[in-house]
Amino acid sequence: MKRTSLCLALLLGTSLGAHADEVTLRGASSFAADTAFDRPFKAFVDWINENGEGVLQINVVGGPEAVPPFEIGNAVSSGVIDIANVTAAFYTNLLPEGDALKLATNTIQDQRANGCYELVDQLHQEKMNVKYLGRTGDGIPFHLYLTKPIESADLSGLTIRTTPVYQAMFQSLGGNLVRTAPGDVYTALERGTIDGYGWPAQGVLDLGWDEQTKYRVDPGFYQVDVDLIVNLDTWNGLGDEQKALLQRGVEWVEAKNADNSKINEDEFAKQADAGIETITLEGAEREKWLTAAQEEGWKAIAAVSADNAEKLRACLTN
Ligand code: 173
Repeated sequence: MKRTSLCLALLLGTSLGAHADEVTLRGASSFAADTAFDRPFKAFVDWINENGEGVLQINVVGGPEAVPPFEIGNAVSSGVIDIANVTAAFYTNLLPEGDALKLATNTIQDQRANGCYELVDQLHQEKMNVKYLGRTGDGIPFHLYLTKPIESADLSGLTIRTTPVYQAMFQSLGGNLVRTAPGDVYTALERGTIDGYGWPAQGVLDLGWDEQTKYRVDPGFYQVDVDLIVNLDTWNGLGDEQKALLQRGVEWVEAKNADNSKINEDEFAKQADAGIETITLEGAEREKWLTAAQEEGWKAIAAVSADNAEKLRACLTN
């Protein structure tokens, strides 16, 4: 259908423009349905499908069971999937600098206003053939969760589940690291192959990890980025109305990032009710923890590209 109308449009010398037929995008999420980091995506998809009748629809073909989280970047890059809900930490194989998004201290709204959005979009387009549509997750920090207590910012002797998000930080603090997709955390905890895991403030109870978790280490660090990315050929084939619809939808869902500090509080209360105790690092240990997060985080980006690290730092942390 799409190809036929494109050929017709070319033959007739008209552009698809605002008159393109309704297009259905194939969507996928790297987070399981009904969990914290899939909810904003679901809200976005529902908004698009409600507001985009006759223009554009999104059909979510599956979650992490359909496309493994560390492969979803490839799937969008190659066009197997048109649009994905995914954190940049899952596609560092294609865009290592994407890991800088967690280092943002400002919001996506700030980044749209100061030009950072264009820089991040340009990197995504050039390095992985995707359009960077936008970001959820602002205002949600990451934490370390443990089955054994620690007394200081020292992770030596502990085996910790990570993703690229926590890797540089936890390694510098002496942790022994194993990388897994979220779907493998429960079994690793149950079997005792890990002593803890990095994860955001939200979502610990979603997959039952609270049953195996004894402690949350505070303070949190970094800021979650769960991004919406679109295959660039798909994007370039859309008409203006279709692009505008996606952009309106993403800005609508981004406005909901403001709810996150309240949701974090609710999640901490649920963690406490589930028996998860808080270990709060203070004084010099807190400093060491937070300094390791920031310095090791930026050092890892600079090791990829000093130039991009400098540009990203200038607009993500102002
Ligand atoms: O821990 C993770 O799997 C991870 O990197 C992440 C990032 C953003 C949201 C949730 C998890």
